[in-house]
Amino acid sequence: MDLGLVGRANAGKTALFSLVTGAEAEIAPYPFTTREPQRAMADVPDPRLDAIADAQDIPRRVPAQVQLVDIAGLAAGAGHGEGLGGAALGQLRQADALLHVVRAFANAEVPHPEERVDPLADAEAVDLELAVADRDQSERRLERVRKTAKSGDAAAIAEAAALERLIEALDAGRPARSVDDEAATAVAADMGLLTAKPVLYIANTDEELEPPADLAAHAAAQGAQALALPVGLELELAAMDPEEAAELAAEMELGGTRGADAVVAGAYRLLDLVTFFTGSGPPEARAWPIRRGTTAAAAAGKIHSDLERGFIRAEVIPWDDLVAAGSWARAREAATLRMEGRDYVVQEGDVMQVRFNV
Ligand SMILES: Nc1nc2c(ncn2[C@@H]2O[C@H](COP(=O)(O)OP(=O)(O)OP(=O)(O)O)[C@@H](O)[C@H]2O)c(=O)[nH]1
Ligand SMILES: [Mg+2]
Repeated sequence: MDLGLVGRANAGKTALFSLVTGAEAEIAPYPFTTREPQRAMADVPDPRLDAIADAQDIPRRVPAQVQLVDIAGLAAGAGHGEGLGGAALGQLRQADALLHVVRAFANAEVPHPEERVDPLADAEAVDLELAVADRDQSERRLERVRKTAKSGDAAAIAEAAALERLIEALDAGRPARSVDDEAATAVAADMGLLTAKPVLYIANTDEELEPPADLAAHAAAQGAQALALPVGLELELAAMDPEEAAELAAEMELGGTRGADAVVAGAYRLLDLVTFFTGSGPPEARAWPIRRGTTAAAAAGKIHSDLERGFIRAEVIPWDDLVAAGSWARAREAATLRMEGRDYVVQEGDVMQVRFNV
């Protein structure tokens, strides 16, 4: 899973990037600290993976991972490719979702381009640049496709119509994801349109745990989600001894799912992902993110294409039943293991072993 960071200069994008990935990156109170796009992976914390491995004495644990892409701040003109942020926007076309970091912290030492704190206005300014970038890209493609359409090519005619619908929406100030038609959705995904991607607005607050109401309303109107995270504070906690940090967080009532975990959990919700596990014995237990509704055969294909091609059946057990049984063999004896066919819809927390033949 690839998550692209967008936001204005000094919004705290790199601070969030460091918090989630643990990567060392330059965070500084002047705009355009980040110049070149940077990427880093983060493990998805999941206590169920350790429970599965501990129960069966499995030494190696491989958590699911997400990749974050941090780019320069987006200023006016970025949509047309201007500035460092504009030049970097193309790097986000492959992203599965966007994390839109919006400044909601005061701190006078960190200059704001307009010397104010206005999360909604900042979010709208960045959304506008994303829409402009999508519009430019759609226009360029429409020009090309129209030439092919002239010869009567049916696919090109359909694509031109889809592009026109996308451009119409963007011109009306609506994101590409709002265009509710299959052909347009497919074209938008193929082009990697930024406003077609799911987006999570992250209000970077001083201490508040709720996003500002107007930003939350904006997110909802955009078909997006919003959460609040005091990124600066969370970075300080992340640098402390974990026990002390947990105590302080409890005292400050920062909530159960915090910091990097809150971001990853938000991204899972956003993409409607569930996790299944492999690990029916040593040497390795592993967590795999898949879209909700994925079948056993398709999930097997995530592990290896041979497993999907030669899929015979899957042995499946809920993770907690496996932990209770203590081993795959005992789970089989206790008949808590089930045999499932290729069309079985994999459930959150399933542990799966695929029988295949190629
Ligand atoms: N008080 C406070 N300061 C923060 C917070 N998050 C980030 N900062 C500070 O804001 C400044 C900018 O943070 P960065 O993470 O570099 O911002 P950025 O969005 O990556 O900025 P560019 O790379 O310049 O676009 C730094 O001095 C941070 O320490 C926060 O939650 N609270
Ligand atoms: Mg930065």
